[in-house]
Amino acid sequence: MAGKKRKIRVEFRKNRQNRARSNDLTRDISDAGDDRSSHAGSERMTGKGDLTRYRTVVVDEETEGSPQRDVSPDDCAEGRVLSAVGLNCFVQGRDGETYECTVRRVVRTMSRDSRNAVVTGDRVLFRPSGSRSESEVPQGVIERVEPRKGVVSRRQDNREHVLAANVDQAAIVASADEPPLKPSLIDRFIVSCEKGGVEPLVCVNKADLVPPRSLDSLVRLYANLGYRVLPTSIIDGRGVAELRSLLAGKTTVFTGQSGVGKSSLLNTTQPSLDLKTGDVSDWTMKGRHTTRRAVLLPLEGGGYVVDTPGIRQFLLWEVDPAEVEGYFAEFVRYVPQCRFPDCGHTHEDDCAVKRAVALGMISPGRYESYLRIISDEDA
Ligand SMILES: Nc1nc2c(ncn2[C@@H]2O[C@H](COP(=O)(O)OP(=O)(O)OP(=O)(O)O)[C@@H](O)[C@H]2O)c(=O)[nH]1
Ligand SMILES: [Mg+2]
Ligand SMILES: [Zn+2]
Repeated sequence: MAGKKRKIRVEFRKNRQNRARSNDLTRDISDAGDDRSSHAGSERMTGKGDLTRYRTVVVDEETEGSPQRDVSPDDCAEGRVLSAVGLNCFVQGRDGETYECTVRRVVRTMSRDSRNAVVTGDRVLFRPSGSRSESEVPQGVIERVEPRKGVVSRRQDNREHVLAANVDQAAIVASADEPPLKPSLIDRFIVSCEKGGVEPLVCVNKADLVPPRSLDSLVRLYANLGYRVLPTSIIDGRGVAELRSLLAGKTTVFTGQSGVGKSSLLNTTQPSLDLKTGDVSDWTMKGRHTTRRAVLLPLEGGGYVVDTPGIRQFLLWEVDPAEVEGYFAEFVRYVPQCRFPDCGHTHEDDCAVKRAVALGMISPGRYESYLRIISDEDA
């Protein structure tokens, strides 16, 4: 992995790392607030008073943005992180064994936000500890985290929360009812997927709870935008076979509100997963999360799924308002026809996007989602 080296400055204090390059999806924003404008430049500047808090490290230019360092692979093994709770990780080695690993301190300090130093789905190099008795869970230390390709992340308390790394697709699970369908949340997840280089797959679960055909317009809407959308039900089994075939050989993260049936759907596609699911009608109970942490699970036919805890609020991480229009596939053809080149499609005169909404060429619901995202309102 020898690439061009460059020097970056990282902060000493953990949890407060800032990145040196803009336009990267793992970029961190300041803890002090959601100040996007301060990242407009190409290189981060620090005031003189700040200097003592930083040190310079040399990183691979191609791999910057992901916590990694040079480690001799000779005494290390390759593995994939099955779950990470703080700095305690379970890693599946190439030998098929699961190792309980800690994280080498330097890996944490190299990462821009120690909370995301190691996340579910990461590919790592770890050093298995030498001796162990037969009965013990094998132990190890994570020495390096490989660069991530395909991440789904969101913003939580003004910091990035990476749901999973190295995923090919995200099953955005919504429910037709219980909890009620929230298309604006689907739109937000789609933007996050587009940004993270992950293929979205929309699952509208609990389709058994609504009258036949009532999901047709929603399915048509997303299908016309080029997304795969699948009504599913664990009760009548619709969509399950197709979902199973879409998961084969890929890594798919399941995301969505709590109670929509992510774990249930996974159990239905592969009963041996035997994931804990909520009791009937539990979705009404506030704060309930049946799934407690993101876990990477191997599929029998090849591939992996990541079951994640439901989220109550999905705010986007580091999506600049000006780039949002690019993630709304149906807007793209109208944008060049707006009178102002920097049109935000809100209050401006002679806006082709607004015209298209008025003419029924763009769904009012999607436009509404766009407005909420750029104004950073909740879905
Ligand atoms: N009617 C109906 N109920 C379903 C369906 N899928 C799941 N459920 C029910 O919905 C409830 C929640 O299911 P879970 O699988 O625990 O939901 P989850 O999305 O994993 O929730 P968290 O782990 O909290 O994020 C359970 O009572 C399931 O039985 C479905 O297709 N139809
Ligand atoms: Mg669950
Ligand atoms: Zn416009």
